Amino acid sequence: MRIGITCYPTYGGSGIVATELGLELAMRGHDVHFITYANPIRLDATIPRIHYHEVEVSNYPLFQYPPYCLALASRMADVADSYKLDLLHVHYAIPHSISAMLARQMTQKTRRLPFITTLHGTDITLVGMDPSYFGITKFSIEESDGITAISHDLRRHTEEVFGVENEIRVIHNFVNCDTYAPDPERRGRARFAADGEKLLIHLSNFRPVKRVLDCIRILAEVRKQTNARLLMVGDGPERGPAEHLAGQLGVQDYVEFVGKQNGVERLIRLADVLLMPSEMESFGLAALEAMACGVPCVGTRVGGVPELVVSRS
Ligand code: GMT
Repeated sequence: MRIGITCYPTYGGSGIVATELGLELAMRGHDVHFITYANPIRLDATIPRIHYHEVEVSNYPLFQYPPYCLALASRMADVADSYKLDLLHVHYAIPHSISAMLARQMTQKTRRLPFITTLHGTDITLVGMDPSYFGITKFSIEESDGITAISHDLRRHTEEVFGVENEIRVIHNFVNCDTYAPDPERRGRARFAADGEKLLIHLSNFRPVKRVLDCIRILAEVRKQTNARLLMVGDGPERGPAEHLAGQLGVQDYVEFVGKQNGVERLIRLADVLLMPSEMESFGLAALEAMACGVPCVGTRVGGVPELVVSRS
């Protein structure tokens, strides 16, 4: 098939899942066209049957807010016509599924262009709940030709809150176990923790929903009992406050912030435990990545997390 994929090409889990899915589909013989505003970070465009189409948004001075949704719809329709796409698969409802719906309408004289929407979490639980987006999110879901959600919890939430009656299929997040695998020798661990020290790791976009400050508090508590260090991977609005809190709690020498990283599996597999104290998490891709690397996850019992992290207590 010829498939168009749209996602946020950043460090978020939805973009990672979309990229990995596209790569797998290409390896299985499908032609995959990424239609995004930047090259997805894990996309290797040298792989056969992978194509990348950038969405450019012109910023005319009249626009206080450049209409990305329209530029995306227009690009989707162009790519669909030029490359004879069979379908669009959009990750994260807002605004991708509305753009896909417009592209479907724009191309209807020349082709049938169904679109699948994959709901990832905050598009439903946070952004979509905002009154300014609620109606359009519900409409775009109902207009989708197929809907998937990344956990049973997210499906339930979508049905309950949005009153959506279309079938929503659950397809859990996944990882490539060739990439995410344990390293029994833990090569490189000495860079982050000495012998006899435990290494905790946190990996996120450092938004408030991730409760990044709790990771610092956890380290301070753990250090009352055992020698431990914390590796903070990622970046976002809570990084500054977390660095400040580490100073206040006197653990600043035991926390290392390494910022956004490619190839996170190389860091995850060095750790003893992954911390995921999120306030809300529709799945928790980082937990799955950690467990695939042989690293247990301690997370909050919220959203879809219990669907993958099974409590031992
Ligand atoms: O967690 C975020 O803020 C990023 C967000 C995204 O869209 O990239 O993550 C969501 O999608 C991930 C991939 O499907 C899920 O593993 C995360 O649990 C989900 N985040 C939340 O529900 C908070």
